[in-house]
Amino acid sequence: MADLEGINKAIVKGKRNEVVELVKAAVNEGIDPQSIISDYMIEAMKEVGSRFETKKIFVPEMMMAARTMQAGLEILKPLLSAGDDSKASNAGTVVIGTVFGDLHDIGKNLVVLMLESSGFEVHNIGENVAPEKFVEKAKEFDADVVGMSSLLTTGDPYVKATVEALKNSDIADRIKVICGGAAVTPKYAIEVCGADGHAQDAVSAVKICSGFMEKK
Ligand code: B1M
Repeated sequence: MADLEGINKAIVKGKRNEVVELVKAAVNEGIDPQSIISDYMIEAMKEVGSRFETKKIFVPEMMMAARTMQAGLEILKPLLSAGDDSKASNAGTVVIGTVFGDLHDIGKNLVVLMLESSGFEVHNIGENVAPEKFVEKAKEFDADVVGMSSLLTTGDPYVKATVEALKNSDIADRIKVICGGAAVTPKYAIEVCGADGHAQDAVSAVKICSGFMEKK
């Protein structure tokens, strides 16, 4: 029987080979990839965060856990988009990055994966992205939606600066702006920064982007 709790524990402990084997076994047993991610892998990263906060682990362990999570995601990635006919038609174009000063990419990459598997054309512009680069890339790729991820509370000023740069640009009337990531609350994103939307997780990011496109 699939050892789903084992996947969680292997990520927390940073055991890459173990997670690869356990995820493959779970997939072979027909467990839903989305559930493996949401119910076990993301939960593991929450546990890693709380261990870091309480000084039970430090940056190297947190890094190993992140790499282990990524190794597991690599196996699940093709399964999330497999057999999705909507990919053939473009649901909209999204430019997405992590804000300046922030190197966290796992959550953003999950959002990318979910958007791509829902038919969006996604341009992932990476991490530590300056506000003006968001604007430049949004223009280059003729974005419908620009998304930013922020995991650090020290990134709050950059979320605001990025939303403002986009809203003050000459493409402001053509794009919608969405924020997400553990450091950004809906109130901060929408009321303080002026974003058009905030998403709690990758699934709601897809819903919100689809909603933007319906109204376009
Ligand atoms: Co960092 N880190 N980290 N870290 N790290 C956090 C964020 C932290 C909360 C840990 C803690 O103290 N509990 C804390 C921030 C505290 C704060 O600001 N209040 C923290 C810190 C302090 C730091 C450093 C400063 C540590 C240091 O060096 N002393 C440092 C900063 C480096 C930098 O960025 N400049 C640092 C470094 C790292 C690692 C490199 C070791 C590693 C990142 C590896 C990587 O990303 N490649 C790491 C990790 C792994 C974490 C935790 C443990 C896990 C993050 C993660 O991947 N979660 C994290 C603790 C936590 O979040 N509980 C922590 C899993 C992921 C699937 O969830 O990213 O939330 P998440 O994404 C979700 C949603 O938020 C949402 O959807 C995703 C999927 O459902 N979402 C969006 C995300 N982006 C979205 C965008 C959208 C919509 C939804 O629209 C555009």
